[in-house]
Amino acid sequence: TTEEMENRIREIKAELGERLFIPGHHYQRDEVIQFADASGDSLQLAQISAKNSEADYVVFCGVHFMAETADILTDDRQVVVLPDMRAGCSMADMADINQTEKAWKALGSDFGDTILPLTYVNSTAAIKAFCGRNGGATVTSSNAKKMVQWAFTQKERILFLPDQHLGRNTAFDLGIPLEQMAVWDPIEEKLEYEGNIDDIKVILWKGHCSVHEKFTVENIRELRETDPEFQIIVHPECTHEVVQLSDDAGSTHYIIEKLKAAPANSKWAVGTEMNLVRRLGQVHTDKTVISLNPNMCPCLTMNRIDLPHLLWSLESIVEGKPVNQIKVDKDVAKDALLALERMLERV
Ligand code: CIZ
Ligand code: SF4
Repeated sequence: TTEEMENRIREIKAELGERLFIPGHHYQRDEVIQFADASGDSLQLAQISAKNSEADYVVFCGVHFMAETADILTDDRQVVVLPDMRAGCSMADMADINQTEKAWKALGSDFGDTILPLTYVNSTAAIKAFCGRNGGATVTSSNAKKMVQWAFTQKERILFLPDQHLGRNTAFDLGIPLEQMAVWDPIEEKLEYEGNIDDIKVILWKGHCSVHEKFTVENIRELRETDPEFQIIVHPECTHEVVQLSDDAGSTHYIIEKLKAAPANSKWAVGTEMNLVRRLGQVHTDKTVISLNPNMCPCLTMNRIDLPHLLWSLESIVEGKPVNQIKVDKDVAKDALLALERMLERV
């Protein structure tokens, strides 16, 4: 039963003490997040894991790329476990390293050595390593602006992987017009743009988050009509149109802080993953918090981490045979670390 599983998890946590650290992403289920030693966004969690040097085992309740980042930032000795290997990220999977190398070559023939690659942390370790090798860096949704500004001190152009929306929204905020942005389609192996190729400053990888793309202009119109008192706040992984029509946009951390500071009785429609939106509603009983999309929007892969998988992975640690260890190849980790460090030293 649920109660038995919960009791057993408590027992194991007590038994392993400081040797076990369980980071839980904001988008995780309630049943999992209740056992998290820390909650946060993907990078914060990886950094906290690295600081917990007493922890021999980091059981990462999030998705695969987050566990990879945790492995890269933690000591060699520390074992990072992902409770369900099927917890991937469709966005991260939209940029594989072969496609990226091909794109780099093709773009090089158009633009020469004028491009700096940046990748959202929501990407595989191999893509982070690609950026590291080519002078580039990682970004998060909290520091994307700062990092794009930095990139333009290095090169004339950027290639932004793998989320076109975060890239477009960030560049637009910095005053770069849409006409100076192109989209690289990795399936067609083709650059999509209007106007003059020499004017292109930003090349967006044609990837997206299947959760955040579900918040639509139509959702906003409907809500504004039915109840104009709602303030609309969305994550920058939403499309450019949605971000422009919303009242505000920001990272998960930004959204959480914004709602914390909001006055009692205020009404909020939030465009991000439903587990977080639901929890915000539960925490702020004096405010109305709903999902911008009435159908809610779950991240299916985040939700793969559930009580049975968490318990199963913890039992494997107790038995001394940890399952689902996430171990990034040494050379890949070295280059990926370069990209992460270029970000961390600037933000
Ligand atoms: O959409 C995600 O997966 C986010 C917001 C990840 C993160 O924490 O950066
Ligand atoms: Fe990936 Fe989107 Fe899920 Fe985040 S919410 S893990 S970006 S699919």
